[in-house]
Amino acid sequence: MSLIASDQFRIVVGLGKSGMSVVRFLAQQGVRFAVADTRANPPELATLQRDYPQVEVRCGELDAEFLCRASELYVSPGLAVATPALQVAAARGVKLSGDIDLFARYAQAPIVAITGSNAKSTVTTLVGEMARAAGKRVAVGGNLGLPALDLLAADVELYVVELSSFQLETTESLNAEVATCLNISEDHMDRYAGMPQYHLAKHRIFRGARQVVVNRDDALSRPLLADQLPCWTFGLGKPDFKGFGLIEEAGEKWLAFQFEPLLPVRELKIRGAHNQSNALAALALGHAVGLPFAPMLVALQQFTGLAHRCQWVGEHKGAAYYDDSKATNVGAALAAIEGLGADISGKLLLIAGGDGKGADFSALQAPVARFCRAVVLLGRDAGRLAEALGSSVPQVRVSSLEEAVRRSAELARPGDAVLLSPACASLDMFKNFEERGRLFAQAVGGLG
Ligand code: UMA
Ligand code: ADP
Repeated sequence: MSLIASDQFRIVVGLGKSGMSVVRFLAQQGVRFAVADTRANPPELATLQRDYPQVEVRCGELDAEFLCRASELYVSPGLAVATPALQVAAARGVKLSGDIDLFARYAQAPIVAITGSNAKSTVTTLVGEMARAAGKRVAVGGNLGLPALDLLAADVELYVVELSSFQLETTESLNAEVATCLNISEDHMDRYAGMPQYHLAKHRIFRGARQVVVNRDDALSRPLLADQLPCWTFGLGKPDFKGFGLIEEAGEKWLAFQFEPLLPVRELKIRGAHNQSNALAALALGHAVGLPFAPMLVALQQFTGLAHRCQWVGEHKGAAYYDDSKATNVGAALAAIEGLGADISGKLLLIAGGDGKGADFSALQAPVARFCRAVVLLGRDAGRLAEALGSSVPQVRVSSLEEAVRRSAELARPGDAVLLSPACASLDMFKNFEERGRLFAQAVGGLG
């Protein structure tokens, strides 16, 4: 069944992973299309030329006149819709769309949609595991793993998708069964004019949603449009009606729903208050789509966390080493510093820095002063970080990750933890955050 008119011409803008998923999808639907990318040699060019040699591809600066020949553009999340050539096309009546909009039009099963500044991948993966434990045929992807269009299949019973603000910019209506914006803190300020624009992009996730999940601890997670919708909440305080939270029972902390204790927190393998919040969010989302508690709790007990998110990678002379390379913004680093800092007997040696994406680092100063023995700074924005942190803790400047690990090891005492939680993107020095994390673990392994 085709839901898009096949007599009109379309252009896929951006030939990365998501662009290529759109190409495959449009080809399957018998739609006429071309491809454009600003890069001379986009990542999927060879695949496109091999599998679809008849498709026209234009590489290099976007040509607005060419784009205006299309009725609709499918724009990669890597390109801002504010890009001038895209805006020229939009002003001339060309629809700007994206892979997620297409996905939403074609998905036949309920969608669990998850966005937020942090915790998206953790919560998305957890909900997927819960659904699997409940015996559902579930497809998990979006901003993590497989692009959303590659998830579409006739036998899928539930879609769980992680969505970035970039993907949501071009999403007209998602029609999720349940949608959540887990939290909002500053990120991607090199792409947005300010926090209101970023916030509005994230909240497009609620368009057409049938139920919402709200974080009681973050007012910005509350939908701007959908107050009348059935609403489930989560937060680290006591739960209320329709709420998930924490309660004290028999001298320990429990995850709970309304007034019912569900699971002692000590049964979770993922650590820190932020991960308790993530577990509660996943329970709320799973509950909204009818997953029973028993398999959800089994999945929670088994989940050991994702790589590069506060992941223990080794020990040296009594100090533990944690890879939190995925902390690519200030909010994520704050959660790790406060979560881990409160959990250890000693102090933290924080390794931070990289591409700050225009962020304001000042919120790090107080927790760093409280929990850190020293900070080891590297990367493009090391200077701006140093300035923001001031003289509250000793600072060490280094030029490589290996040096950062070596210097941290010299400063660490037994009971301390060395934490790579950069508060910055990795792209100034590394291929991606995974490579940064891998090299960190390698350097830790190399300590004598
Ligand atoms: N680019 C150009 N010209 C173009 C198109 C892209 O220069 O014409 C550049 C941009 O700098 C852009 C980069 O290439 O940032 C990547 O764009 P792409 O179209 O090649 O990206 P994809 O491979 O399709 O990956 C995208 C998401 N990337 C971004 O949003 C930047 C992936 O999220 C996502 O997994 C994938 O689609 C499948 O859905 C990555 C990401 O970094 C993991 N997301 C950000 C985050 O999590 O913070 C939002
Ligand atoms: P995302 O997909 O949104 O980037 P991840 O689950 O990959 O989220 O986690 C990214 C980073 O955010 C990790 O470094 C982790 O320490 C931090 N983090 C995880 N959960 C939370 C939370 N609830 N609040 C703030 N930061 C968090």
